[in-house]
Amino acid sequence: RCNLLVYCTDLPPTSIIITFHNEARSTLLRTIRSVLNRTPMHLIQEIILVDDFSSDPDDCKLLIKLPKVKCVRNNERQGLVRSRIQGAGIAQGTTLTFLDSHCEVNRDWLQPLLHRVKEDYTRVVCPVIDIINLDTFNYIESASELRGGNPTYGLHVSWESIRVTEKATGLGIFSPVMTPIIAGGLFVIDKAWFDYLGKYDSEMDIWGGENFEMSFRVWMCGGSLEIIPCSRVGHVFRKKHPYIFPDGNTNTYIKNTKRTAEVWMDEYKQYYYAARPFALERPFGNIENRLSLRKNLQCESFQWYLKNVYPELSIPKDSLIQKGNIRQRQKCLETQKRKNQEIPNLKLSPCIKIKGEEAKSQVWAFTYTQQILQEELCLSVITFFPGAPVVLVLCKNGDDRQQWTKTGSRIEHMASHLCLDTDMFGEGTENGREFVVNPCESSLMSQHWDMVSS
Ligand code: LR7
Ligand code: MN
Repeated sequence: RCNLLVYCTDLPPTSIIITFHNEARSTLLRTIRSVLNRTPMHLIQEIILVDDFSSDPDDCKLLIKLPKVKCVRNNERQGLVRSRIQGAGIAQGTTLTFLDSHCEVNRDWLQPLLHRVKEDYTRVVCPVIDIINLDTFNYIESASELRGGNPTYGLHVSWESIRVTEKATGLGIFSPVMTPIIAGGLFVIDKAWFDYLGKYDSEMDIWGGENFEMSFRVWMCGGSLEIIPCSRVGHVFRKKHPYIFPDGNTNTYIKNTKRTAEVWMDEYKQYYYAARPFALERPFGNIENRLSLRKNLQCESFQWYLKNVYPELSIPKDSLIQKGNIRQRQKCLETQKRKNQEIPNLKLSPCIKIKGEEAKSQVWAFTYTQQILQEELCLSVITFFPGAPVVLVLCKNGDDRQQWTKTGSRIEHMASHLCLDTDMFGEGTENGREFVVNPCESSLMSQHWDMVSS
């Protein structure tokens, strides 16, 4: 039961950290007011507002008139990760309580969370997240029997029923629920444990991905994640981001999630790339620090995580993802930009290396969904007949005209069972070759391809 008497009487006060960028004043105020109204004062060490360079510096400054409230402001937009690290850095409590800037905490929300962390400092605990309606701002109770998941490996949180997984500990619906992934915004963590575990990856920008990074890290490095049904906090779910991403929404999300996959997912990162093939080509900065953190903390493998924490997550069908050149003898399949055309030409050209790396235009990804792609363009055959041209089109999942298999040295087109070939007499390209599909014939050198991984 959610009975206050069961919680430790000597819970230590916590530092509540709220970062925000251009949050509506009324919403920010609602968050803080609800905290002050519904939390025993002796449990609040302080409320640290981190103003992530909002347009109006007064939003933060005016709020320090409220009890316990402190305000720090970034001189430059940092994103939520570096802002939270900043807030944690000045916190004086022994635990950190993170909240988004558009929440309403419910009655007695904090005691159950602090209690679980006091019992075991390695627990990272979250409330059940209720819904504040975007249009009416009504508070709506959400289902309690949910936990966070990652069914497609795309590193995007989705919710799954715990009934299915039977992970509830048997004490009924009020008992803590283990969760493989946390939503990311609302949780309590012991401060020393937060520091010891490497805080956050400070190279992550603006928004996204840090929740997976933290989830994998906590589990793999000796902690656990729980949802506590006796604690409830409402959150305004928005349809789109109410703020700008200086480097673009997708670029930022891919950078952050790619860092997560590269540091924590070991060989399973192939499934992340399979779900987000564009990520293969994207820059993601340096991860040395995070890799050595993982090593120093002697964290478990991702395989351990899957086996022990998230056995319900099924592995996509095998076939490795590969990245590299597609070669015919000394030549490489490449794309060539055309004037005033979105879609580049396909060509067979001498293989090039620039500073020891394959030229970008000659690097192809082979996904487990059996597409061969560069950026967001996939090799495809539109109509099937011997000699039909191979073209580049926008990738679309599940379209068998874009699917290929490598059988020996041939690359077979799945839908037509024809093989990738070059046509000596093709017109329209200067060197007289164009890419076609023809009946498979293993003796033909023009159907002989090597996939050379980079
Ligand atoms: O540049 C920024 N600087 C910031 O300080 C961008 C955002 N922020 C602040 C922002 O004002 C807000 O207070 O960071 C907080 C989170 O940003 P949101 O509210 O835009 O994020 P979200 O609610 O859409 O997304 C969820 O996933 C995020 C991934 O990066 C974060 O982990 C959010 O905290 C997280 N929110 C929750 O977990 C709330 C419950 C959602 C559910 C289920
Ligand atoms: Mn939010």
